[in-house]
Amino acid sequence: MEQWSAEEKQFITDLWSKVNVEEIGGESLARLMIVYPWTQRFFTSFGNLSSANAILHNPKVHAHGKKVLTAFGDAVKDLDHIKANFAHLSELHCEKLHVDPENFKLLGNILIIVLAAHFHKEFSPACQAAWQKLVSAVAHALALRYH
Ligand code: HEG
Repeated sequence: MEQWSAEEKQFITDLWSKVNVEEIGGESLARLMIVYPWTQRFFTSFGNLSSANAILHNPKVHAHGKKVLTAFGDAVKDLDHIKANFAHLSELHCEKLHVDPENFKLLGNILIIVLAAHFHKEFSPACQAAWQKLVSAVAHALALRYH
C-alpha cells in the first residue's frame, strides 16, 4: 500500500476540487486515442474517430472520458484503499474488455499532461510528483487482477 504524506494528499485533493471530470476526462481519453492510435481499437463503436479533430469533438469519447475520470476520482477520495476499490474494475478490464494494462500507464501520463496544461499555475513540481504517484498507483491497482 502506498503511504501518502499530508502534503501529497493536499496537492491531490486541492487540484481535484478544480477538475471538471467531463472536460478533463474527455480531453484525456481523446488525446490518448490521438497520440496512441492503436488504443482506438477498444472504441470502434464510438463513431467518427477519423481525425484528431473528430476524436476531440466526439460526444461518446467525452461521455466515456467522464465515466473513466469519475471512477478515477474514487481513488482521490480514498487514497488508502486504491487496490481494494479498483479490484472489480481490474477484473472487468481483464476478463470482459481485454484492455492491455499498459494502456492504464499511458492514460495516466496523458492525464498528467492535460492537468499541467489546464492548471499550469498550481501544477508545481511537487504537485506533479504527487499526481504522478497517484496515476501510477491507479494503473498498478487496475493491473492487479490480470491473469
Ligand atoms: Mg476503462 C469501461 C474506468 C482506463 C477501456 N472503464 C470502463 C468503465 C469504467 C472504467 C468505470 C465502465 C465500467 C462498467 O461499465 O461497469 N478505465 C477506467 C479507469 C481507467 C480506465 C478508472 C484508468 C484510469 N479503460 C481505460 C483504458 C482503456 C479502457 C486505458 C483502453 C485504452 N474501459 C475501456 C473500455 C470500456 C471501459 C473499452 C467499455 C466501454 C463501453 O463500451 O462502454
